[in-house]
Amino acid sequence: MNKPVETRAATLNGAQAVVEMLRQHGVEVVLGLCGDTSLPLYDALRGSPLRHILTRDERHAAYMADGYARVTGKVGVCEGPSGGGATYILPGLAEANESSIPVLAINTDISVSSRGRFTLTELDQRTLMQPVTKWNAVLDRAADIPRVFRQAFEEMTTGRPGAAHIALPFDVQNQPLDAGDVWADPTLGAYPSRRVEPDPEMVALAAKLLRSAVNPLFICGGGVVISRAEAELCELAQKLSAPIATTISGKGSTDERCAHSLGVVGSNGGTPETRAVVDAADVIVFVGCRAGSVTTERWRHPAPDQARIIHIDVDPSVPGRNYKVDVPLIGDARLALTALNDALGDFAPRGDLTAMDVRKRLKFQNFMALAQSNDAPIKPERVVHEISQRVDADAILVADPGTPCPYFSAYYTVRGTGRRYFSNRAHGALGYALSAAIGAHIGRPSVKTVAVMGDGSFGMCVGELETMTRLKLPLTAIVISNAVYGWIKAGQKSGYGQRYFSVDFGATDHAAVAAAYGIRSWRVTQPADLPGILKQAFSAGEPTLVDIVCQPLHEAKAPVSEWVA
Ligand SMILES: Cc1ncc(C[n+]2csc(CCOP(=O)(O)OP(=O)(O)O)c2C)c(N)n1
Repeated sequence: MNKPVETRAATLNGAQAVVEMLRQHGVEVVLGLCGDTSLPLYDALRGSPLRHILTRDERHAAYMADGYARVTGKVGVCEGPSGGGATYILPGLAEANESSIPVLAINTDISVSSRGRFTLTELDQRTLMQPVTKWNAVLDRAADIPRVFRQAFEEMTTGRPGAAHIALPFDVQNQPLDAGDVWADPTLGAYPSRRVEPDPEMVALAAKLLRSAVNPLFICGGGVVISRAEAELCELAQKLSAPIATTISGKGSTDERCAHSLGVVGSNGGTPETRAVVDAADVIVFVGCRAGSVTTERWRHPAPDQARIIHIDVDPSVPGRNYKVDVPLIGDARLALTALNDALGDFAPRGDLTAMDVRKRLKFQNFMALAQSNDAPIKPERVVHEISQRVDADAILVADPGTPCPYFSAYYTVRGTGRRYFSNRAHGALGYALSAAIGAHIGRPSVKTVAVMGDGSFGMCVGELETMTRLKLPLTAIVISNAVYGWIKAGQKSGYGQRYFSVDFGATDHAAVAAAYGIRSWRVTQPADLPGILKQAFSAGEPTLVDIVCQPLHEAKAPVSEWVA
């Protein structure tokens, strides 16, 4: 009599096992959109302690998971159905993976037993997701669920973090499996989950090189924030009296009010003043930074043989890819910087911050001259300045490509360390910021979160205004409204003799659109109105949107080196 009852108690179906594997890895939130092939999964989620957030597009579910992961240090999880649900979720995985952010996407799929029969929504998810993830799998039977999920979490949070994808067929969700097999290591739910130290011999060589430096410089990528290595970086920069430059993703590596902080360098958000500091360095330490095209202005700043290079990265394939490296330090950024601090001991620096300080002041003087302008359409500099004045230091600001990214990267001063500002710098797809901000707010609800987008981006994320309203999220969306794909028009201006083609679109009253979604909103055309309206929007405690009619990007003085030249 008792035996069948015991068996039932020790058995889960595949969908329940998936939910349990997520829970045991510390997952609390799953973002996604329903579909026919997901019915068993939804039934399992319904009775589970996981919070499910319904989104209006799988692309945005993935961006939300990405924003959540960036601010929590935990894996972000999204889900969608087969076919279109998989093709729509893909862009968010591509961004997260290249940005070293652990996002797990689960797409349900047609049954294993229906494969190859012209079944509606059949798609080769394995091949589709392989190039845009660090690791992916297609399940064929429920018994593999525990092992596959354990491997996904391990892959996402060890080494260079990245995205993972699992295809979960309909019939697999309904198959039974032994509950005793469903176990997880919860430490794999946060990143970096396994820190590795660099080779001590290489640390000694790097310390020797740093002792000889006259103008050392740190260029920090997102790896410093991911590793939470800000304190160790600050200690080493002080020891060497060295400036700290960052990439856009590296913002938050240091408090940008600190004497060592140079700000963002590179072609997007860098200025002639920040470039001059890069050009003057004789020893450069790249930390958690891939020295890619934007950071280095296509490998021209620093010039190829200008400086001796120490390159700290957890991914052994990164150092030496773009610059001849004198000392590669392969390992976790925090442990590598700790080792360098120890190796340098009490070191009397030769470096001097005076030259950097002069250049930094000049950069902000140039900015402030425009930031005080009362011109209409409103200058982007004025927008950055007014927002900066009105958000708390602990606020999270998410910037889309177009006007927001270069302007906020260059001139928005991050007060404090850690992830307080980010943009989707791997692919720069329009329409990321609103959803990433929603995810960030879900992950860190105690602080103000602001999404800044162009009107091109608005068109690619507008549906998620409903998510923002439904969840009553006290976010503020800012739209830089200029009725043009301004970034591209600026490229046509600087590189194609102002032969403008197919870049202008009609003006939209974004405040009216937001109001139709039930969002409190304002349209601002005069600079003098900005302070009062921003204050109301930021303190409203409900979803708000401010549509700011701005100077088009191709007419502005954007901190984008190709256009400045
Ligand atoms: C999905 C996607 N398609 C195309 C692009 C190419 N692109 C980069 S910036 C840009 C224009 C951005 O326009 P908008 O959002 O209106 O901002 P603005 O540049 O006018 O400030 C475009 C089309 C992109 N980044 N992402």
